Amino acid sequence: MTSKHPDCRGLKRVCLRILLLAAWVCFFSLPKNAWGESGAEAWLRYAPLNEPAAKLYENAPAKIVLRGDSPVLRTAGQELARGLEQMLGRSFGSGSIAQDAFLLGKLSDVRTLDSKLKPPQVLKPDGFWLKTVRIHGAPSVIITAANDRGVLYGAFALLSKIARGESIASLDDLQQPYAAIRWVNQWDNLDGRIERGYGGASIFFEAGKVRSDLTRTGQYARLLASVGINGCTVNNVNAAPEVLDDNFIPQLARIAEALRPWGVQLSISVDLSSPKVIGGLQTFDPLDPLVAEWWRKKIDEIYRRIPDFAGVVIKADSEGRSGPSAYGRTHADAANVVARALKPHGGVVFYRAFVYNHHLDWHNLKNDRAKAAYDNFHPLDGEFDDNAIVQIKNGPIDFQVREPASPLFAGLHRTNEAIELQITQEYTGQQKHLCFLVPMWKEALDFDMRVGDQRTPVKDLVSGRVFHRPLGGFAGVANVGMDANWLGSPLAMANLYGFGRLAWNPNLTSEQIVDEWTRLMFGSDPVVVRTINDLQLRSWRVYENYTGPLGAGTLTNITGNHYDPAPESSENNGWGQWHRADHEGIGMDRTVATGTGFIGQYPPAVQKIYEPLAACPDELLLFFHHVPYSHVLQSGKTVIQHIYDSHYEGAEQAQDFIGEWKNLAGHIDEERYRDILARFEFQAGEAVRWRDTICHWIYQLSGIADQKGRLPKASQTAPLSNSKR
Ligand code: GCW
Repeated sequence: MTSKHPDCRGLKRVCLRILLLAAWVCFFSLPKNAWGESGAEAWLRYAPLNEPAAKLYENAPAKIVLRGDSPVLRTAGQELARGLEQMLGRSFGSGSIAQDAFLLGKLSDVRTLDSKLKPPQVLKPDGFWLKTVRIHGAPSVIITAANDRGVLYGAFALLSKIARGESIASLDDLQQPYAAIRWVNQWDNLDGRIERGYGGASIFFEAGKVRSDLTRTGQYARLLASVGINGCTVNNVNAAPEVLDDNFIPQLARIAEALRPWGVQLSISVDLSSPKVIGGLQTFDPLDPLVAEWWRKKIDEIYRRIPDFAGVVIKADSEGRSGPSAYGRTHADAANVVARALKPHGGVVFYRAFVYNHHLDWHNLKNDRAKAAYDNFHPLDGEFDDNAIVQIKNGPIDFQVREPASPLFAGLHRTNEAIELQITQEYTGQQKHLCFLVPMWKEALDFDMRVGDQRTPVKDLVSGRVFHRPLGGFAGVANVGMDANWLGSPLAMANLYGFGRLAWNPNLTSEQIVDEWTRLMFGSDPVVVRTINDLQLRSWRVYENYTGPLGAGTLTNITGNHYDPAPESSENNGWGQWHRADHEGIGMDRTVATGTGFIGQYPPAVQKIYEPLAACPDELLLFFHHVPYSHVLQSGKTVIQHIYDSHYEGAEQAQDFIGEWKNLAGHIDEERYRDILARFEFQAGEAVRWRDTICHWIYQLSGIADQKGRLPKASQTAPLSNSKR
């Protein structure tokens, strides 16, 4: 019998239909959250609570009541209903009667119900207050704020509490953002590729246009809002001038529409030469009145289409971008011409301090890229308009695995500043390696700059508290993409979550942040929470151990993919990510006494920590000092032995991650268990590759063998013979 037989074909069709029907039934009868295990829902999975956990909320109000009306308030109501229904497995109706209700609204609207309601502090924009009250004798939960966005943030905070099993029976929780600016930057190109993106193609752009389907943009905005992020710069700081083309602005307006219900405001990166390149002017000189006029008209046009446009980010005179130096003008001139166009609309300019010469002469031992940001911007302090913000990378080089905090944070007293942190793991394993960056960011944010010999942690400088600046805050380079799990790796999403949480409150500890995240992502099984928290919290130091310890830099391929081990690529070129390793020693001498003088950019009390060799902390020793390999660290080890030991320890620790993860078999869903296991196995192999490459290289250079005799065969060859490069 062949399938050409008519009866057989009929039978096949019937079978196929039955199969399709069965598949359809199976799909829709899956537990509600099962599809979320792809990572698409990230920490907003709202997994159904088990019975004992759900019992905690059996007396929760029965309905959701909105006081007032706005798209953001409606989003808050819908999100609350969605989360409660998914987690508690019962429906929450809406209504207008305030009793037995979750009551959502601005304080002015909620107080009409009970004029005695008074938050313990004055609510700032975006801050919120969660309060259990009795209205006309019946219990209700109030979610209120000064603005609708604050109400949305309050709804997310309440849902997070429930997802993590916190009681809401007697709430009185008022939270305020640490700073007004909490933005993410995306380095998306208009062709759909993302610079340093490891999670797939752009969610915003494709083939030179804004995508026709912006569903993912809305979903991203939901994630951002859930951790209090209020601005999103959608295109690469290496900006295509076309983003300002007249026919592009309506397309941008569509992105803004997708972000708006979540209270996330659109921003774009712009190229300073736009007035000339797309505007047809002869010049882009920021002091030319025609140029100022061009920016004014362009920005007015943007606001006609996008009334809540947040502002722009500018990268200029950096890595080949055009800038004010073309006309002998300053960065302040460049920032201000755009700031003045934005001012009447309430928009802001972020002007990046990442300005340096990438054609430095490496023969000159006094040259130092680390000095560039301070040298360029410190002299301009006080010259930037009030709606301009200087955006400063956390360290003076470029998102290396360990850097000191940039001295520029302490060098601007009359200028708004923001810290730029990199969520996408460009130099820290590109999401192929686990590297939870919150502990590293916290070190930068908590670093005390001792301005005027007072306690002045970086977080207080960037939030504008120290010098009473009108604006300030946080920018995170996120680079999520079309991959279902956004960043290409499920555990890497802790960095996006952690950035948002720190921008909201940098006083949270790394432990608190990771604990929240793990519970939201994987549930509250104690084995799961303990294991994942531990892996995340150790991961940065482990990565540092097998890549670039003692502050020598990431030792990665800096002229290529920024991923592979390639320590020699740092030297003999103008990029300035030098470690100055030769036959006798290693490290950059950045002292005032004999080196580049970089340490002199810090306030005196900080100089005292870094300048004397004996005081300088081991972990940054090679960032600040050039020392012989035999130099003895504070730990008592020699530099060379520390390098060997840390690479071997790091590779072993990466290997241990596999065993630790295996404890979770059967404790979490199979899909994520297997996916993450495979990643740890890969990472362990990569750690060995790093270990062997670096140990081999340093042995060849130094000629000093590992005391423990562990060097791989290939490196037992004779050391290189030339004595200096
Ligand atoms: O670290 C470098 C990156 C570039 C990036 C640049 C920057 C967007 O390698 O890809 O360009 O930093 O921050 O401007």
